[in-house]
Amino acid sequence: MAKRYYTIFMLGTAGSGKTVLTKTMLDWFNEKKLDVITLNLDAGVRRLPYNPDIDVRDIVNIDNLTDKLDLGPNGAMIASMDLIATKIDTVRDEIDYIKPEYLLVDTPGQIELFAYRSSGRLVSSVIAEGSQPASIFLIDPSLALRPEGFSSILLLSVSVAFQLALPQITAISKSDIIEKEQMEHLENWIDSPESLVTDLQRSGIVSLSQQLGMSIIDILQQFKSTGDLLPISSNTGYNIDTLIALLERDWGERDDFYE
Ligand SMILES: Nc1nc2c(ncn2[C@@H]2O[C@H](COP(=O)(O)OP(=O)(O)O)[C@@H](O)[C@H]2O)c(=O)[nH]1
Ligand SMILES: [Mg+2]
Repeated sequence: MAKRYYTIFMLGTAGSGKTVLTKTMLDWFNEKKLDVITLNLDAGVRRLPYNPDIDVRDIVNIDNLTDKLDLGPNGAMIASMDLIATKIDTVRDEIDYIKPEYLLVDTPGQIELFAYRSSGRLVSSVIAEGSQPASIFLIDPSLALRPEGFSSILLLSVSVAFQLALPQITAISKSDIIEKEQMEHLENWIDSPESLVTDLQRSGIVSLSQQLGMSIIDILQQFKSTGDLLPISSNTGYNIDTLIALLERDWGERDDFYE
């Protein structure tokens, strides 16, 4: 039997905390003396708080791409993901050469590049191949202040799980800076999903169909039963142990899949 290894993808909207969580998880695994490496898939990032073992910036030079193709920043990011996809075998070879036990994957700032374009999905499937994969979808609390924002981001997390077909844990990032009142709102919505739908209707979303309201309630109930929507903080380390325990639980259940 080949050595078993685990891949963890960090997902979430731009600025949700994927890069900082990669660093925090790296420290966590290192502290436990586990065999862990990091892979940076963000070709556009200038500075990282960790030193990636594998880095797509070695394959794709975003500045050259911008100049050569006369692109704006969004065009350059799209072209870079397409270029990474054509060179994904290089990344795969590096992973196979290092043979880590844990592979932490920091994904591009813009989730749509990774989850919704075929090049991004190809990259994720080639990286996950042969490992037990999991993903962490980070909900940025600043996008979840209003009931509409929170609902939209819940739907986004489900949509991303659907696109990438990866086991996913949903966490609320930056819990150290959530104001008490906002945290109470979030907890209330999570504990009683009906209250979220009531608040949506109260805030004037008249067009919210009954069915959409029911779907949101279903998603929340599903999340509740799996321990998702865990508030975490990469800055203080709050709930990082629990997050990793949730990952391990998923891997345990999936043992037979990948042997
Ligand atoms: N207070 C606080 N700030 C955080 C936390 N995680 C990330 N941030 C900040 O949020 C911003 C975006 O984080 P980053 O990891 O680069 O987001 P990414 O675009 O998803 O990779 C940065 O300014 C981080 O310092 C956290 O746990 N607590
Ligand atoms: Mg980042």
